[in-house]
Amino acid sequence: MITIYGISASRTLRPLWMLEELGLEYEHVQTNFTGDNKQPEYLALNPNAHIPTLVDGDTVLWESMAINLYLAEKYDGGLNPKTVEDRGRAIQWSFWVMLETEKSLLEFLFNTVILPPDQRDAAVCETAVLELQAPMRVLDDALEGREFLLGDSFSVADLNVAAVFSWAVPAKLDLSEFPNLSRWLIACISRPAARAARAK
Ligand SMILES: N[C@@H](CCC(=O)N[C@@H](CS)C(=O)NCC(=O)O)C(=O)O
Repeated sequence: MITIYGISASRTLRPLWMLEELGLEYEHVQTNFTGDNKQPEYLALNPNAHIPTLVDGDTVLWESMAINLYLAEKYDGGLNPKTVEDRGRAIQWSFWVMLETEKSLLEFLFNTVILPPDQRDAAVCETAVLELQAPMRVLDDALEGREFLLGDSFSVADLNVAAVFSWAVPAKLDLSEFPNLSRWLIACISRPAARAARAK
């Protein structure tokens, strides 16, 4: 039995998207990050008090990227790369998106869409956009001449990176200089499983 804790309007979208891609049966416990995450029963699963958390039988996992890499490998529905080299690349891209882009993308999202207008800081947005230029060039170049990050087929690498970059869409981050990235991002987030996850 698989249970995922968290709400789709959070980083829980990432494992929800993966679970939908894999067509697995799972229970979705709508744990919010404004109180539910601090309850003792939840802290027993995730002492960080963060969502998401996955429970798969006796296995408890947190960290959205780790959850997705685990699910892709355990329930291979075609999203787990076939070679050890490509699995290495999927791990590389998952670390990369978290360490090189997530903070700036989130700051941009908060200061364009999430915070009330009078609390938004244009300087934070400006810095975030500057910080994102180099990693967006890296991603755009990596997608030159290939449909997805590891080649012709969508994999856990695409899901993990696109799930983080999906914040660029509501935030209206200017991607016009990055046509490969734009084309790839739209293709990833338009997948039926991504839509189903967002609707959860
Ligand atoms: N690196 C973690 C971050 C998890 C995280 O920070 N989740 C947020 C919601 S998107 C949360 O639970 N925040 C509640 C809090 O920090 O109190 C992951 O990717 O799973």
